[in-house]
Amino acid sequence: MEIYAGRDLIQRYENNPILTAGDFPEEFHIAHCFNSGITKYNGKYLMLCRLEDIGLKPYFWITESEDGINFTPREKPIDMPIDHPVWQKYASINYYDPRITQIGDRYYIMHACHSEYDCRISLFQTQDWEQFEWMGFVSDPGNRNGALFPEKINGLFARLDRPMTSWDGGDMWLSYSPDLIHWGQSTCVMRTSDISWAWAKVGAGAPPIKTEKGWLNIFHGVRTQCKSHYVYQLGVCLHDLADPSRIIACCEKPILRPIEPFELIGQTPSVVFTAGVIAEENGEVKIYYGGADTVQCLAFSTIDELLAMCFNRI
Ligand code: BMA
Repeated sequence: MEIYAGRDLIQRYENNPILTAGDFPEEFHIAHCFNSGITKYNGKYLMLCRLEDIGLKPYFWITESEDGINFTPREKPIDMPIDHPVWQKYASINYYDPRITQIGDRYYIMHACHSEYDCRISLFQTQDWEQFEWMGFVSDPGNRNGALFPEKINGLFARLDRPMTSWDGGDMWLSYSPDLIHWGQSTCVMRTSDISWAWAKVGAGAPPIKTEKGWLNIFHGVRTQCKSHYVYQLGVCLHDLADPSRIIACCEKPILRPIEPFELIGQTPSVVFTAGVIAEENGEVKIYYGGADTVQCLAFSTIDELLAMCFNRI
């Protein structure tokens, strides 16, 4: 029985979810695996999974894959700087939504951290996915969804982020940095009022993908439903290559809605959320997304289709 009419603009993998809590060693009592970051390293897909155990203790855990679909977890999660007093203070409640960006031979992991002081963006770097250097907190409180561009723009590092600019809401901003630590020249690039289906929040999803036409940005947009709960969907827009504060095209519709059982039912109902995509050399785009803050899923599109969506030709 077809419950939801209307095809989503991107194609779900037929055997979703691709990773769940049950794929990790039992002794860790993992409850959720979702909103994971993704990259390629040494010819393999490497997913940095966001995990929570049944007591909601967070982990970042590397899983690897030959085909981008079947992932095998390493033996244990990565070590976090739990002895560092600054980490202890500002990451005391949670760390989550890791987004991976490769610049040269370095991989940067930008992610959110929660404490009694609210939410901040934190940054790690690694070259070999064995040793990780924590670079510190790279935002004031009240900011999250940091997505680093894969190259400098006009001589500066650039990122999208989502400061909490209104009560429990937020718009998408762009900031620059000379050193990845100090961020400024901030401008608002997308407001909730720009997106008809997302009046509560809009923010970056995956780190942007460079195309000939501009930076493709698969973002999240949130609406409130009947004042009772949030609905998280994915959208796509295109930023000017030289000046990414300019959005030059934007799909009027969401490209993925929470309509499958594992997107509607879980610890947060009605959520699809991405922190990473892989743009393949043949033009295919693998979009990794979390379902209901509980399971890790995958959807497919292509650069051409995503561009056509931005120009509202699909
Ligand atoms: C956002 C982030 C995501 C999460 C979403 C829905 O603010 O925290 O990790 O998927 O809320 O709960």
